[in-house]
Amino acid sequence: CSTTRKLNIVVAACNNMGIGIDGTLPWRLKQDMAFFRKVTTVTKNTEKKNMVIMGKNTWLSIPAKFRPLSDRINVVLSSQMQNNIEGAHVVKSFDKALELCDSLQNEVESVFVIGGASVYKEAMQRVNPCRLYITRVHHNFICDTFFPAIDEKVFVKVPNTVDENVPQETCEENGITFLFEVYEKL
Ligand code: FOL
Repeated sequence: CSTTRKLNIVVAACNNMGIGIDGTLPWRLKQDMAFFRKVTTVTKNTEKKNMVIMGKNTWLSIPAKFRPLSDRINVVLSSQMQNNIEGAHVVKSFDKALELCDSLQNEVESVFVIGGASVYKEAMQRVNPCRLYITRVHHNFICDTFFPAIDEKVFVKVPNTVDENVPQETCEENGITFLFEVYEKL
């Protein structure tokens, strides 16, 4: 049910925990985007799909050709927007998103929270168990949106081997290095 379901948070953040600028990502990292696509899409049960929960600005930040995110159940949080986005469910609260998940129970394998800042914050503050997939981008990008502070007394770093989709090695693209980490809150 909605208080016991595990929430999987996926984010890429740079040195200052920046995640966005002017409604878009501060970087273009193909290997990280490939990881995002894989970890949010792959299911053990091929009959099921994962759900991606995002805020309205994150929805708008996804290039039109990639929206809705394919092979995933797209849920957009918005109090304003009409329920007329092609290919996505629109709900007015995080609770309503998880209620929708419950109502589709047999169809949904895992729930992924994909941003932005306020949606990440709400997910991390909930009582639900949580897994955080964070890509650490080793660069000082100018950002206007930031990931909430990770309380390492609550979120404990776990080995990347908990999920076979998470690369072990440091990556590099056009002079920017980044690596993948996983944290869990029980
Ligand atoms: N987590 C991580 N690790 N990296 C990110 O870039 C990221 N981005 C968001 C949330 N969590 C993240 C939100 N922003 C797409 C675009 C922006 C976005 C999330 C997804 C997107 O277009 N995804 C396509 C793949 C596009 C491609 O291959 O270039 C998808 O199918 O997932």
